[in-house]
Amino acid sequence: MTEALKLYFSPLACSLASRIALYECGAAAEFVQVDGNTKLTLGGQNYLHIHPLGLVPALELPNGDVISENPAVLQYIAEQLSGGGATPADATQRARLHQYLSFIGSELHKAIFTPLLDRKASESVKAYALEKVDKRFSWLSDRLANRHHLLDEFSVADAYLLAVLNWCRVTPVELDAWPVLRGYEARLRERPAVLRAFTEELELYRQQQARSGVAPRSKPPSVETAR
Ligand SMILES: N[C@@H](CCC(=O)N[C@@H](CS)C(=O)NCC(=O)O)C(=O)O
Repeated sequence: MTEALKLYFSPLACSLASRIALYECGAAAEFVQVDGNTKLTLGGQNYLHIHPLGLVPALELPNGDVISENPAVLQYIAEQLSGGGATPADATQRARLHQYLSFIGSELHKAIFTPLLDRKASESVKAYALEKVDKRFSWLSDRLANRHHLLDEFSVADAYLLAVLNWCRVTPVELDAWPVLRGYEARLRERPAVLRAFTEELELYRQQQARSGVAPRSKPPSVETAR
């Protein structure tokens, strides 16, 4: 069954979390690259026929069903491919997993990084997003002080957080201002599955930028935030 799973992704986008999760589970899957601008796959397929919103990730199951939205895709991978082993058995820990997936998706990904990464967003929209960094990163930093993972063990929430924190490299968010988060990221990026996923997608990202003729993103000059 795992042979026929298809992950639709764009290099270094949030779908990277699902690649990490698949590698962590040791699952075989097909990876289909989507160009975020044209909404075509590398093979020329119209991605809007797979997911009408045009957002990655989408996970196509062997029976043709398509699951979208990071938390749903990630939890499916964790539950199905590891026989439930990657989903906490304890109800409180399961609730924590949902809590972190929701927090990362709504409070970090959408509230902060989507506007900062949007080439069309105005400076005032970006400034509004930047105002949210301090409280949210401080909260996260407090949660991660003295622990290696968001839950007791590595989970798909860590995979999602790693994909999102990576965007600090191309936005004005200064991860160095939160040594706990910087240390967490550095440690987890040494995991073989994480390292493999990042290395592969960085290369695919470079190839995509070269094809499109658009300059790769780089970190903008530092911006004075509340911190
Ligand atoms: N709520 C969605 C958001 C997914 C999302 O924002 N994906 C971005 C990449 S990180 C995307 O596909 N953007 C393309 C676009 O906005 O057209 C989820 O959790 O899966």
